[in-house]
Amino acid sequence: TPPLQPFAIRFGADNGTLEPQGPTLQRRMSDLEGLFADRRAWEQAVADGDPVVYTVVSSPVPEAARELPQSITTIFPGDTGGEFWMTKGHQHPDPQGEIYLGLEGRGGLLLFDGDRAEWLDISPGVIGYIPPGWAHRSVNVGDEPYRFLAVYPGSAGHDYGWVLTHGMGLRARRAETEATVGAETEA
Ligand code: PAN
Ligand code: ZN
Repeated sequence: TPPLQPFAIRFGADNGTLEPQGPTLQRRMSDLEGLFADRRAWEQAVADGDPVVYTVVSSPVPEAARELPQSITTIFPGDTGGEFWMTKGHQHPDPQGEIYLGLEGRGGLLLFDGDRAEWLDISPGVIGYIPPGWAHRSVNVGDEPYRFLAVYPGSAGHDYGWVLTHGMGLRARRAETEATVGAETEA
């Protein structure tokens, strides 16, 4: 397909919509198998209505070489076995950088290069930089939806198996006494 022509994308700041809009997806609890530390709590949540954990709305820019696609992710508030709701997380098979811009709510960006893990607090107005080669997962640590814009190279690809094999190095848990960030080393 030939490169796109210049165009503007209208962003709905209050609801995270994009116009024009490309593909959208919903990830339910059942799509997050093997990711929460507490498997029983995950099974229970799937049995208890299999809630939508997050949605991803994309612009019409395709995931193609030299293009620069964008998407808005909304993670709903909640925890499973005390672990905050989060995205699956992935590596880019063709390691390239990516940026996230916080739009609404309170979240975090968990980064893992297979050796070192890092945690970045993301809130509206904060840009998180994901260097090439770092797997990344987003976490909602607040009581409202957490929403961010992602901008990434169209040829980067998405590898979800890597996180199932390697983990993410850290987990973000709800503290026992209050709903604050509790990023801990993986058991
Ligand atoms: C983001 C993510 C999005 C959903 O657009 O794809 O937040 O997370 P998962 O892909 O891990 O389910 C991004 O990092 N794109 O490269
Ligand atoms: Zn990514």
